[in-house]
Amino acid sequence: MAESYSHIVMGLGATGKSVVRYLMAQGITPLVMDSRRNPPGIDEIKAEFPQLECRVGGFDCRALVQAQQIIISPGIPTDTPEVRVALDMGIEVIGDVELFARAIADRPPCVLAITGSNGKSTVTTLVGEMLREAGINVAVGGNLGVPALELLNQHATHYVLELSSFQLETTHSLDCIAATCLNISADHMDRYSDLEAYRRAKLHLYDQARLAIHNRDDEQTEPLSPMNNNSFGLGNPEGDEWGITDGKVMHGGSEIMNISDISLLGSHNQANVLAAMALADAAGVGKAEMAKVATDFKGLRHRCELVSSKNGVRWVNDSKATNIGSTLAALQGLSDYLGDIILIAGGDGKGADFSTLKEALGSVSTLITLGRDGDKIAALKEGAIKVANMEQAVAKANDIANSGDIVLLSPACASLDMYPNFMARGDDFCARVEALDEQQ
Ligand code: UMA
Ligand code: ADP
Repeated sequence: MAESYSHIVMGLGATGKSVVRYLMAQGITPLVMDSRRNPPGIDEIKAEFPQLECRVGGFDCRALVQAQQIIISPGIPTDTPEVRVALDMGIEVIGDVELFARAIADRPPCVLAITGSNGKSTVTTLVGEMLREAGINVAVGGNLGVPALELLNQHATHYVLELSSFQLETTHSLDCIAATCLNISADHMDRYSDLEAYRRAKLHLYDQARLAIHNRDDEQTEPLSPMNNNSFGLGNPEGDEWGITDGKVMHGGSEIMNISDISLLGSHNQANVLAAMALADAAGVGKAEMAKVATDFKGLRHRCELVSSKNGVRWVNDSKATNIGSTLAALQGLSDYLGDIILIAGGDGKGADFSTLKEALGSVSTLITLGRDGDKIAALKEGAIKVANMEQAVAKANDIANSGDIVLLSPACASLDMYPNFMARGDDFCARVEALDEQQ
């Protein structure tokens, strides 16, 4: 008879590996399952723990219903039939962030958490830098890349966590100093029944925070019930709020810096800076440290990143625009430029309704589409050019662009139909652009 396990780790990606290592360090040997035949982490984890049993190519329902606790990776929906059966039998199904929350439960609140549809990575990084600038020993991760449990090895006094809706579905015990939901726009609609279900998953973060910081410009981010809260927004602040008055970043009546000194481009990034300041303030960071970071921070790769400006054409890599909201923000952020905008978009649309992109495509001179859902986007604009891959997209854009124009890769889609991740897609774009430069 097969051995039964008290703990089962579902999914063997970055999260699954971190959970296995954490449990093994606690003296618990879990069973690992992955629906993929050859999950990416299997060789590494097998080499580290030869005694570990990994069942791949499906989920073993019989083992799942005998477990005490199932730790599920964010990429696996909790309504997967095998998981539903376990849940119906009362078996606890949690995520890695819940294990992290329990591991630090006896410490004073030490987490700042960020969710939202767009801007999470930017704000998470900014907050981490602000705490670091203030001399605080901080570890930064979560959906950003380093799984939460791995941050425990850094022995930090504070943690800044980027959290996705998937992670929040299975996290209930964080006790954050402060948390924010930056904005809500449709994303991951292949995993949620509607936008409201997605929003509720995100706003569950506020239930786990001593201070909720919402976006005054997006009422969908407001807490669902009254609680200790503050806000940020691009307009004038009132009371203790964060905002902008006469070109200055303000905390209530107190001036922090000129917005012209913020290095990041676009009004969406001004909102990101305000949110980061509100969070850092809750952890005791001073205004000089915040202003210094907002002045110095040049942005993360693949987010409206200027790749090259050869021959007067600016090539911008916004591969991280994996949903419609982020592409809308990029187009709005670039709307002040006088030249034409040539947009490259398309990929895996994750079930999104692209019609909300139609109006903004009016500011685009030429639309080039690729990927699985490229045709759906092409249908929104007359004269759209359909191509088979990034090489063709860049070559087409190069044929059309004149000095003063911008070629923007901002796909409004995930990359997984063509690439392992959005970084690979952005790197491909950059390499094609580099190659063009060499030919000229
Ligand atoms: N998968 C299977 N079968 C399995 C397990 C996974 O098919 O048994 C698939 C999933 O459907 C998914 C992929 O494998 O397509 C990876 O899923 P995962 O949960 O195993 O991923 P991890 O490597 O553990 O990475 C996860 C986050 N990934 C997802 O939520 C899909 C990473 O966020 C995160 O950085 C990491 O944990 C550490 O916390 C990435 C992401 O794309 C950046 N997040 C989404 C987003 O930002 O939009 C939410
Ligand atoms: P996330 O981690 O939530 O995906 P990122 O900081 O990585 O957010 O940015 C993802 C995409 O969203 C990029 O294309 C970026 O230009 C865009 N973006 C960044 N901040 C915002 C915002 N506040 N509102 C809308 N779009 C944004």
